[in-house]
Amino acid sequence: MEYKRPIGLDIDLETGVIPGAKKLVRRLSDLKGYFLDEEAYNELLKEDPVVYEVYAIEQEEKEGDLNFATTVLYPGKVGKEFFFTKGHFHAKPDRAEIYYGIKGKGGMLLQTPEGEAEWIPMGPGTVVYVPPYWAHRTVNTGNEPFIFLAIYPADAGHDYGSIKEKGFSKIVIEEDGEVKVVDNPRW
Ligand code: M6P
Ligand code: ZN
Repeated sequence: MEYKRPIGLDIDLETGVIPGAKKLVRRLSDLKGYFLDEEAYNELLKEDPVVYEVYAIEQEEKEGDLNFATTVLYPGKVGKEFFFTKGHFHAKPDRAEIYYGIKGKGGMLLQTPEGEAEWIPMGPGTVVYVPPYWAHRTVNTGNEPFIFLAIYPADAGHDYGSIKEKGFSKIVIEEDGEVKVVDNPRW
């Protein structure tokens, strides 16, 4: 039998970079339709800032193997809404995931297929278990990059469809200088 070789890598804890990883960049223009305030979105689109970057070490999509990735989610807001990742269910929906906070401040919105949402605040050292069937999106509620590691089954895949159409039942906003998790008026 031909064995794969083990991997040992040092994540740069300041920048989130994983050496040799595949880099994915998501700009505001990649998130069209995701934020509530369309006017604020179109205004900020003139700059088209990078919202987040992902550094991923991925294997073939086979049962039993694992992928891992860091995400660098930049600080910012569209109107009152904090910058976030697209968010997804897994294409194989029963696949779970683990997140580990490295730097900065934020949290995770999780949601069942029926729309029950939960918010888990995250900082350096926070570990989050994403159970099977829950959609998940991270949000930067601070003013520096929010960096975390994710470990997920290699055959999990990403299902963006329903989140792209409807979003989450909760949104994370800044109001009166406070971070608030409130009902999504469009839900
Ligand atoms: C984490 C993992 C990745 C995911 C990335 C960005 O690193 O969950 O699988 O791709 O976050 O999130 P999204 O795909 O929702 O934009
Ligand atoms: Zn996932």
